[in-house]
Amino acid sequence: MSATATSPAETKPLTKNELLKIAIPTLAGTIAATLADPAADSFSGDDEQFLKFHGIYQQDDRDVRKQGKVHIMMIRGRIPGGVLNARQWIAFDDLSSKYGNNTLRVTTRQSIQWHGVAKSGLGALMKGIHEVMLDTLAACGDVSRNVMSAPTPSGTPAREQVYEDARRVSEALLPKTKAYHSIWIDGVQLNLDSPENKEFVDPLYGRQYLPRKFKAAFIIPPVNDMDVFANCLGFVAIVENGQVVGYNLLVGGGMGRSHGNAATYPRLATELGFLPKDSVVDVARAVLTIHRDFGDRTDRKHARLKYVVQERGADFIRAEVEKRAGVKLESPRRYTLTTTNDTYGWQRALDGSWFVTLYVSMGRIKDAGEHRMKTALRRVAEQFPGVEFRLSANQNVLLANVADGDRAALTALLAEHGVRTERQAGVLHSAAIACPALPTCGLSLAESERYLPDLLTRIEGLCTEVGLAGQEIVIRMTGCPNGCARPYMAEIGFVGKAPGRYQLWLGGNENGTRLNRIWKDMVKDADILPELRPLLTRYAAERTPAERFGDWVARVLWTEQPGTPV
Ligand code: SRM
Repeated sequence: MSATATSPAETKPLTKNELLKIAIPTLAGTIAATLADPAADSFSGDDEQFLKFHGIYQQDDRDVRKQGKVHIMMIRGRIPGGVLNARQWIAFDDLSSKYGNNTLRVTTRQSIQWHGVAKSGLGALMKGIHEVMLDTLAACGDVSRNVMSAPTPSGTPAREQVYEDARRVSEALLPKTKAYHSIWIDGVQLNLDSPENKEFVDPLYGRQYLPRKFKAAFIIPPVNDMDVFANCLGFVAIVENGQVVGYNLLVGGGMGRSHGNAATYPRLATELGFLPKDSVVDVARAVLTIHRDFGDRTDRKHARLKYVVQERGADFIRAEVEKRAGVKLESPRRYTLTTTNDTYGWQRALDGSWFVTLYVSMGRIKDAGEHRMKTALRRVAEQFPGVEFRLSANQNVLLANVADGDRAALTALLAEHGVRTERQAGVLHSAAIACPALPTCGLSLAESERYLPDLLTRIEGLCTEVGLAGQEIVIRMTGCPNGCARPYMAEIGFVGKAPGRYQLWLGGNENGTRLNRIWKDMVKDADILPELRPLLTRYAAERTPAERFGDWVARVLWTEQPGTPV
């Protein structure tokens, strides 16, 4: 199969996105020309698609859509493993105040997004990111996205080894187009007619890149804080005597589905075997090229790697990985997973330094009333330049490398801005995530980030009433079925169907190894608590000692009412 293979369904036409990539394989489009034109407030539809490969989404402010479209840009960083130094944090903070909506959004894949950027500020923002040695290349688009890696420094020295492997994989899977540098750094429109640009073929991706996005993550058991089973490519570190000896390979996970289209579904990644540490990059390339060569380029709803794995089977994929990577996969090694959550508060790292995990409500870093988290983090970066900022896939921020003597001062500095390091949020809030949804996301059918905090407070009240005060339940919400906050892994998942209306999904588990199932197809805002009340009441009465809500759902409700497994 060649790097430019078209599609398994030869008879169906290629999607429009495929034709665009074939026509301009450098991904330059006419972005630089439009950028330089002060009269243009937005990019063309074709350039919208190319912009994604550069980490940029053209959106419009949906709060004011009725009065006419106001174009705004969302920019997403490429931050492998979610690690930033203090200087980079200050720059990111500046860029959000100067060009964005004065917030920074921690994403569910350990990145940062700037929202609300006008086209006129886009060039300066992109240069500002480059000036602190970071970029947004391939943060979106039909390529390998931000590679995730466990952020917590405690417990094992393996963390740094895994982080290095995540960086190597990220680097190896980067597209090689010159367009990014030429547009955002040099400010030059590539000559699309020159033979060099016209005939450009990426050495890894070919001329058509991937049929769809591709996602990779690394975890260190027993913590599954990256939700590794939701990824196209997962590496589970196998650690012996503090050293990573290799990884169990997971392939073909994903969340995205569409309402009313049963051919689209969330899928847990399949475990294929164990690989030695030194073949991690070769195996990553092999899995990516399997997606490149066998993914469906005729239907973007059927183009993710998960469908290739589901339809061709584990044995086929394993044989392809072994052939392409030149490695024989051994039987998977044993490991245990306990949780997908972060542990909040101060903890000591192995090297004696301290780190603190800070709860960020729905990933939105902002100043709101007394809770001035944005300013607090800025001051930390200014006053403690050795502190490292690490982003979690639960949309939180860890401050790492804090010297013993700085811990009290840093705690005080945060407290001055209303940011606590202990008892930071209610138990349901602490374990919840939500996608941005309205007003920025063009795909959103219902509120999510702006709505979930209040709903969580109401569910916490209900839990107290039925005798479940203090009981953690993983609750996730998205404004549409695409799965950006991984709602299909949650104990309770809310998936937007229409304004103020959500599907209710129940029965995921704490360690992220089980998909939930749909319980109700449409629940109105006002009916959510009445819907949950009898379930939570029964759970409180019937649970076995230490049984979680999701496990009770799977043990009891799924037996009584089997539903449709997805
Ligand atoms: Fe996502 C599209 C936000 C993680 C599945 N996602 C979008 C867009 C860009 C909407 C669009 O295409 O116009 C959203 C922008 C909203 C905004 O205004 O910011 C968006 N996705 C996000 C983020 C910011 C949610 C968050 O709360 O943090 C996450 C950014 C991650 C990053 O830094 O790279 C984000 N998206 C995810 C995840 C979770 C994950 O990867 O672990 C998923 C489910 C896993 C998966 O990919 O299957 C996810 N996003 C999607 C999909 C469905 C893809 C599919 O298979 O069908 C779309 C729609 C699409 O691609 O067409 C989508």
